[in-house]
Amino acid sequence: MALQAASFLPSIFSVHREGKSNTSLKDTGFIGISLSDHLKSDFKSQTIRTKREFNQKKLSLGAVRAETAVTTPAINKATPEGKKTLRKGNVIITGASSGLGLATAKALAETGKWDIIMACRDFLKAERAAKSAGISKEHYTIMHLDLASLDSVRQFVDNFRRSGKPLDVLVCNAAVYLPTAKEPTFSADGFELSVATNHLGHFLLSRLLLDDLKQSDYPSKRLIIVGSITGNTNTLAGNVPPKANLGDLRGLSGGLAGLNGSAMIDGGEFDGAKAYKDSKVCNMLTMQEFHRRYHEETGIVFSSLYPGCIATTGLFREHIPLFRLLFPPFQKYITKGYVSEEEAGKRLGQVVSDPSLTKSGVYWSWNKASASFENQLSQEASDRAKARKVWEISEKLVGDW
Ligand code: LMG
Ligand code: NDP
Ligand code: PMR
Repeated sequence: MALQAASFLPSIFSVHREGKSNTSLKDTGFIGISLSDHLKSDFKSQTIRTKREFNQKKLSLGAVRAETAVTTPAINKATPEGKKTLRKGNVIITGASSGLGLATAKALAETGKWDIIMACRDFLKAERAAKSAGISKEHYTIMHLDLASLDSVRQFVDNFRRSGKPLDVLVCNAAVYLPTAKEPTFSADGFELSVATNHLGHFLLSRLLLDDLKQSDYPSKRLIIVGSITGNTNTLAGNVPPKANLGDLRGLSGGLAGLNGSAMIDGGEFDGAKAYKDSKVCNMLTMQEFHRRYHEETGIVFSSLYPGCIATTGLFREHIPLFRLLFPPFQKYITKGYVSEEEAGKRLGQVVSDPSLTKSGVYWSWNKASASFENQLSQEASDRAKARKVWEISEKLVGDW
């Protein structure tokens, strides 16, 4: 079901530039959420915040509080025309040093309405990538994040809080794909590397930053976790072997440790391509579990997406050279599933800020005319009981927050 023609990025947000506003909050009902609803949900989330969260905040945010208190409010009423304007949004994008993440950073930077925090494991690479993509310095900051280390995730969150910036949107985009590996490799914490990076690192990051999203006064707060078609067995692409299958999660429960158990979520033999597809199923299940647990309470919009087959990105760097040579023409001319990095970046940019993509719990895809629609997930990728189990086991693996 096509929802809309893909009008890229919010026309409503045009209020920001040079303070020349011709759109008021009252006129627009802001990004599909009325201000009063927004305030209500914020109030609700304040009052039912648990004691544990409160105490933890006191500890970790003590030094930051004073700074955050002086940041520009999301809605500034003091323009010369007396109109209400929206401050720039702050968005964290993981893995913004390449491919989809970089293209999304570029697309958002070009609107002039976003401060982009590029959360990357290789600072120099990220700096060069931003430069060569032509993203101007005023639009981005690079912060170190290695998702394959839970310590690094916690450190990143501390550093981000110290910056005093509010958090309005979090994009969990980074991933690794190890299709030719014969043996598993492991993260700093001893988990199989693809599930550790793509799922567990993002799970901890999202869970920690949920509090920051809750505190933001931005009218449309979003948490996006990038999914994929190849994790969905209700599609042709999802039926190319090896297929995603989380089984009864026995390997995940065992800590994906390899030595005494299995490195695979389902407890089976290691297969790098399957581990990647399984990790994408976890990404899509996590988004839905977030939605069920927190959307009503917080008003945060939780989304996932399949941006199209971006056959030219660094994701395939570990694949054999023949694959890398043939895959782009195969996707362009045979499956016709190919999209450029630029187009994919615009699509994810829409999920970050388009006023029409505010329905929570949705897995977005785009049709041939590049119009977004709510896609169907496979049976496994929409299994509520499995989502809850994945959440609970992941919670145990990443430790308390
Ligand atoms: C696994 O193999 C590896 O085992 C694993 O280690 C990991 O690397 C993983 O996903 C990564 O791949 C997958 C392997 C098995 O697929 C391939 O290697 C693809 C080669 C297929 C060769 C087909 C020849 C077609 C020639 C076309 C022209 C040039 C372009 C070639 C580009 C190749 C890059 C993809 O795959 C299979 O088992 C193949 C069978 C797939 C079954 C899929 C189920 C749906 C069946 C639908 C059939 C419809 C056909 C459409 C036609 C498309 C191809 C022409
Ligand atoms: P790329 O390899 O180009 O980008 C992946 C990014 O993740 C890179 O910036 C990489 O950093 C970063 N990254 C990898 N490991 C870590 C880590 N441990 N800590 C922090 N960052 C890390 O791939 P894509 O742009 O294609 O992939 C982006 C997303 O899109 C992924 O979630 C992928 O699953 C999804 N996707 C991709 C599709 C495609 O066809 N390409 C299709 C569907 C979904 P570095 O630059 O340092 O290597
Ligand atoms: Mg797939 C409509 C058909 C379609 C689409 C949209 C994709 C996307 N692929 C399709 C079909 C096929 N692929 C067919 C028929 C084959 C067998 C020839 C095929 C094979 C194939 C391989 C070997 N495809 C692949 C691989 C990979 O290694 C990629 C992968 O699975 O990464 C996990 C991949 C992909 N195909 C896609 C997409 C989007 C990918 C890669 C990335 C991802 O899901 O994130």
